[in-house]
Amino acid sequence: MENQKNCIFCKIIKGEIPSYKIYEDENTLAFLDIKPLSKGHVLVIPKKHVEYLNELDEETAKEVMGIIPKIASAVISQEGVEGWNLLSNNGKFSGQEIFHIHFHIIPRRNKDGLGY
Ligand code: DGP
Repeated sequence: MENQKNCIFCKIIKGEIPSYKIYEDENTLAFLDIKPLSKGHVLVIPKKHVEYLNELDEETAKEVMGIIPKIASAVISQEGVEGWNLLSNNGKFSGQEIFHIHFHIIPRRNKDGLGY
């Protein structure tokens, strides 16, 4: 796997920074967000270090995006929610803080006040 030295998510992949993992395979990792917007907020990432979704190769995109329905189903069932958001920030003006592609799975509850 391609890793970048100072990338927090690459360090999580390598186990150098602890995380609460909920899914892992050869190319993809999913773990709980350290600053959850709601309980059960999960991040899904390719293990390959690529900064932006628009720079991701098709094969890796298929792998990481293909697993999202399964992970979202697990989150729905674990959290007992009826709604969720899928979000990917790309670029500094989008609110992206970690420059390693990731998908937020954000469980939504009635009147949770998140506003999207
Ligand atoms: P974004 O703004 O889209 O780049 O979101 C980055 C997310 O990454 C943010 O919701 C917080 C999360 N995050 C940052 N550092 C860590 C960490 O060390 N561990 C975990 N689990 N999540 C992190």
